[in-house]
Amino acid sequence: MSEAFEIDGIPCLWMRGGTSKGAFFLASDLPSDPQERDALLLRIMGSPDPVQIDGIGGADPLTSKAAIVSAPTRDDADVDYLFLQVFVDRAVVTDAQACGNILAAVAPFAIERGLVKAKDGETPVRIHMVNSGETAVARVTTPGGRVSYAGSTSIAGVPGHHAPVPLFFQNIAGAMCGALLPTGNETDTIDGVEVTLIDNGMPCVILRASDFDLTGTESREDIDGNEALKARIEAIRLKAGPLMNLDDVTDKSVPKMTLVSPPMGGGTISTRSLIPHRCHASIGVFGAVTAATACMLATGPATDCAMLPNDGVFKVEHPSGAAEVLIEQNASGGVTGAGVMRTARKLFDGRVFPACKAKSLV
Ligand code: NQM
Repeated sequence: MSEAFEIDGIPCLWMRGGTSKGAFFLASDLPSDPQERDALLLRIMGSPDPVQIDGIGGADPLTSKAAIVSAPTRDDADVDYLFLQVFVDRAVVTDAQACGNILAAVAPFAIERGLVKAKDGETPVRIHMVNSGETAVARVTTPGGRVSYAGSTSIAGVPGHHAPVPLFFQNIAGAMCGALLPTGNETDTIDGVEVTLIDNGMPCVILRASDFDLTGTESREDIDGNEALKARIEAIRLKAGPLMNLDDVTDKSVPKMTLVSPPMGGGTISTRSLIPHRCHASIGVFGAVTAATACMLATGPATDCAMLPNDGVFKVEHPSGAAEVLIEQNASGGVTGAGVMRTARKLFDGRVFPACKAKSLV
């Protein structure tokens, strides 16, 4: 079976979703056994290797991602989407997080592959996010019943303009941790640092940039190059994981470590998000929704820094601009839903050939 993959390749669509890129597969084209599948994905991406030279991964967590799409297992969805983060420099594949950027390309992929029939004009697609068990609705531009990637929507972190893919989520609080505030507290203290442990779609640890002697204006490279800072933040992350009901997070890509500071570009809050070992070039979709939600708590690092909007549109500033998050609340102020604008693009369609399995020399 595995040799057949090496010889014949595997059908794969390489797509950009939001500010990420990944390999999109039909579940039926991959092994059903998760261990076999994950071992194959490592060979496809070229991991573990910091430059992923023998695979299609882009040597960055943002371009070492996989989406596995299949017919829905639920009546309230049109497709199932499993997200897998393939670590770049470790032999780890994890399903411990969802990914809202890659999510933006799932509906176009499902239409391209015939899993969903497109309407003439716009096609709403209900996506069951297998990682969290929640659903999202994506709206795809489909003139004449075909996906169009061309349009006039621009998102921070992606050059040019493309067709809009608005995403809507409901009831994603506690999606991965079981509760919006998994410790029951708005703030906790870890290693002497005040943090908010929160999950509105993405487990995040919200930290004040100033508690790490940062201004919050640092570049991705500044943060990635600061080994002492990263070691301190990783120590907090490893302690936060069990407190957030995530068990041992040594080999997990969550929680994300979100450094916050007052907004500098007229937005709601400024962020630098470690995902978790490198700084995000912008911020994840669920990461932004969760950071925006943290701004609405009564206390905490985000609340202290935030300039709350009066139109419900939270502008979460990041190293390459700002992500706009629409937050929906019920009458008592509880966060019930969120909306984010993304774009997506089909980049390459073909067959991917995984590296051969290492053979014993004896
Ligand atoms: O938070 C990166 C990304 C993501 C995840 C990460 C994401 C999300 O930008 O929903 O999109 O946080 O690892 O693709």
